[in-house]
Amino acid sequence: MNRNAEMDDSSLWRNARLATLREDLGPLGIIEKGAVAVRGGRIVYAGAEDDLPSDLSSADQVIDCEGRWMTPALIDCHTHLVHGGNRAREFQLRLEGATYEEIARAGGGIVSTVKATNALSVEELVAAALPRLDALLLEGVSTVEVKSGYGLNIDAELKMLRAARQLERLRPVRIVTSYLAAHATPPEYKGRNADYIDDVVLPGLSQAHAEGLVDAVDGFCEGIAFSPAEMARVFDGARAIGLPVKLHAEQLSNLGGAKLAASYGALSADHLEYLDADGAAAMAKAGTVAVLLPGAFYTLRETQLPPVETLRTAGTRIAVATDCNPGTSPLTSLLLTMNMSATLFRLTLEECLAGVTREAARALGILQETGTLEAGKSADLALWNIEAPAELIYRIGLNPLSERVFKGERIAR
Ligand code: DI6
Ligand code: FE
Repeated sequence: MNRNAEMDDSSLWRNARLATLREDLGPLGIIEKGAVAVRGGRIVYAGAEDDLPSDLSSADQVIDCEGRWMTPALIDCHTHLVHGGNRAREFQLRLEGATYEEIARAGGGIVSTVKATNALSVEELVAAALPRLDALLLEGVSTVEVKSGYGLNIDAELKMLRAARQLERLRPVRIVTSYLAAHATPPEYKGRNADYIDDVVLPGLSQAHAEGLVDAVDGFCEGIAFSPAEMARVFDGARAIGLPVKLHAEQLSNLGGAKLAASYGALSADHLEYLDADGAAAMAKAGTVAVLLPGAFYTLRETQLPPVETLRTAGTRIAVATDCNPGTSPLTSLLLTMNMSATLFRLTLEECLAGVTREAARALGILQETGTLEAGKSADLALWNIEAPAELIYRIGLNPLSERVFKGERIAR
């Protein structure tokens, strides 16, 4: 980059209250009268305005934040954003008394989303996902993890991942993908999980990886899905090609999935309502982040709370995410997710906010790049019209975003 281009790229946000989320600066990493200087899309200074180096005090663009609060841009580290159709009709039927089983027998449930997803082209999947993505972005989100897992055959799994990658070209957002062919057993492989893994999951993973479509490998470890032994085979496949793993674990029962994930050095284990102390300790030791998903807990009217105190005692890192999916969490708001995490799970303000920034970045393996306000990282920022950070988790349905910045670029609401 030549000197002029670099100058064109310089911005300074001043007179801001910063919640940097830097751990070495105490709860929320607060700096009361702060400034953030950006060059070429990267933060070169985030700290007290009084200490701003003089060579950074001028910039092409100087934004007076008028005392507004700035946080790192938000990160949704667990979504099934790309899928066909919706399950609103099913939701309605359940209100009228139908059980989940009856609906599944009538061709509903996850199988209906698999059908709807298989019926769409990449372009149609992208078009279906964009309104959901836009809803997230409007609340200050700049990074979204997107899973496959509603294809359940090689072509359709690849199609979902191509659609996910395409989203990054259409919007100012960072997309991180997870290969989730081990989400459910398709009807044609009913009772034959091992064959499905051999015929579809593992060869599909090689193909998707060869196309550069996969950032991590995920699975659903549950009685109704894949056992720990079956997931271990999938994880061995991921390890063989150098991909990190993560797991939907302990959502409906305790099969020891989190412990298995930790033994593979997983980035995260997600859901975890039925996690025990052993699993939490194994995760803490491996640096595996616990991703809590209150949208699914709420939608399923689950009563088993995730063991938050056990996670705290073990020192397990905690992130929170929408789990945006048509069946169990039709949720596209990280602000509401934070509110639910506080109200339903009793997470503290610090845990909620870290859970959608620093810890979410850690859960995606991109903490070096984003997730805190810190020199050297991508300039992914969110500026809020609030008097105190607690307002971000307290309100229900009000969006106080003033502006979002992605890689140094200002994006109006
Ligand atoms: N856990 C869930 O709750 C969803 N997937 C998963 O792994 C269910 C997805 C669906 O019902 O479509
Ligand atoms: Fe999920």
